[in-house]
Amino acid sequence: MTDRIAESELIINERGSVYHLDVHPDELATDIITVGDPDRVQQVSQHFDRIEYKRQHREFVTHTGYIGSKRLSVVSTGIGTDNIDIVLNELDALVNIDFDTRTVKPQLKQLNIVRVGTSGSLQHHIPVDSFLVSTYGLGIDNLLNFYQNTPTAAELAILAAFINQTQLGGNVAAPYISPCGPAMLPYFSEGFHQGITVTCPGFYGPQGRVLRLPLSNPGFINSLTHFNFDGNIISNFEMETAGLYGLGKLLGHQVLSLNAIMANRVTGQFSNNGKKTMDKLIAKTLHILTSI
Ligand code: R1P
Repeated sequence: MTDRIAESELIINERGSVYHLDVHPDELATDIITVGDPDRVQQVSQHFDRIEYKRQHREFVTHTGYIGSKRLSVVSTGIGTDNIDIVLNELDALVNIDFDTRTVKPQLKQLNIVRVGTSGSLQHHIPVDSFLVSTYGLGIDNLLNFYQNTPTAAELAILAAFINQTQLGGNVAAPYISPCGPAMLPYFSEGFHQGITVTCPGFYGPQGRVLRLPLSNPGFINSLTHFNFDGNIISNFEMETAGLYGLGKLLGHQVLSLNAIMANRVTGQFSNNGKKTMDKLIAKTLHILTSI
């Protein structure tokens, strides 16, 4: 028997749902799609044959339903790894903590989690409106540093090369890296570029955008584009993947991050077909998920 988790640590609502997501353990599928934008939840669930549950609290919208015999949940995370901390811990709690006894269940369940998000390309050859699967999530947002985590020698080597290349460390960031969950990757190879995704703690300065404020590290984007460690390149950046991969790995879930490229930060292009491109990525993702 594990220790009882106090009311202050795991907040359970009156109807037995977890605090932020407002989802009850019975209302969550084992196969989960996460999206950043709450409006994208309906864009996914419109493909469901049947919707069992619709829940919403703050930016966290959840629809659970079926395509054929496959039960799926789609959950919006909002923007950023601070939200990912909430979503991943609460998804895990819904399956791996007994809400009656407030103890960790003896048999842990593994979730399959696929992020369907938007992202900016850092490579000339990865154009707008293309699709990309993140092989690694490299975080400069600090989230995983709050958890016990032992990087492998290979991960430490990539991080050392990254810090050397970008000069990003010290008082700006303590970068961390985690691989994708390997189980689903082979199914998402055709039609997807691959690369390391850098996860940033903001959209403007942390992604090298200048509107009115000068940057502390003006060469940052260029250093990402030209990073190459043993053939590992940095393909794109966004704001969730490293948190998803890091917490997914620590909690024992299979997580894969799929990206529709909206901007190319090398050529300066932005997609004119954002909605259509996302529709295509959603359809492709659901097709693959329902056939594995
Ligand atoms: C920024 O506009 C948001 O878009 C990207 C970033 O990761 C960030 O969340 O992903 P989503 O479209 O999935 O939210």
